[in-house]
Amino acid sequence: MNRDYLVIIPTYNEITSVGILLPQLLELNLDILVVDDGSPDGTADACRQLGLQSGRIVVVERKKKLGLGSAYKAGFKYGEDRGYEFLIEMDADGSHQVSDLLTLMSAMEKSGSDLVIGSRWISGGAVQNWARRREWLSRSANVYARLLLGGKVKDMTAGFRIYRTAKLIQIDLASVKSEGYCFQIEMTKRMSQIDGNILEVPITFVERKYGVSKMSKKIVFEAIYRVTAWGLSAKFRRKRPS
Ligand SMILES: Nc1nc2c(ncn2[C@@H]2O[C@H](COP(=O)(O)OP(=O)(O)OP(=O)(O)O)[C@@H](O)[C@H]2O)c(=O)[nH]1
Ligand SMILES: [Mg+2]
Repeated sequence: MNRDYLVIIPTYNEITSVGILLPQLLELNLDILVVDDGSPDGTADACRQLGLQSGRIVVVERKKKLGLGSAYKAGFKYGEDRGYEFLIEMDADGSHQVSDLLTLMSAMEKSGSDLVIGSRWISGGAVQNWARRREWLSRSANVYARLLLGGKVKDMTAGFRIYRTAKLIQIDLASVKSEGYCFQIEMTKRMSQIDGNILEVPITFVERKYGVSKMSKKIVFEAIYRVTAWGLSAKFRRKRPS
């Protein structure tokens, strides 16, 4: 079995989208872990069916919707325990393209980075079919996070990534508390704190065609609250006399 890469896909009510994405990933002979939070639409069963022939799809089913952050933490633990060298984060909803995944994998192998981020907001990156308001929200979240947290990463909220497991295990995941897309900001910050090499690679993000977004006001407010708190506490730490 290929122990290099594990694609971790969190799902909540993505039955149509997984039917399109998973066969494309199987074509690449990749191992796939779906972390489903009790989707009422039967996503977990559909994924198990899709994996029957290849034996490459494992579905971890949780009883209720526990958030993106906790789904990825469960996925990372699974991948670390089984010795995968690289852990891939990918949305189920079709926004992340398999063609771009190949670019990220090759960038990881060529660069030897600890984290490769599929970025919408660097030269060559793009979004397709996104409402103006949605693009504005993502751009401003990133400007705000960079303003408060510093660093060079332009797309800190990006959810299309590859981690080098050997570096990822240096992060104490139990202390990572973010639930929504703020999880991506927090992990970027943590990776910088342990001097991880981070590389951004341009991707084209495509608005989902099927299912509905799980973005909510609660998720946006969580990001504003946590980023502000991290920014302020870093500022006060710097000011404290030594
Ligand atoms: N297991 C699990 N998966 C989730 C949860 N919330 C979202 N997801 C999945 O995480 C991925 C990203 O969620 P989306 O709804 O696309 O949210 P988003 O990409 O931040 O927002 P959009 O830009 O509107 O698509 C999708 O595959 C979702 O099904 C959750 O609470 N638990
Ligand atoms: Mg999405």
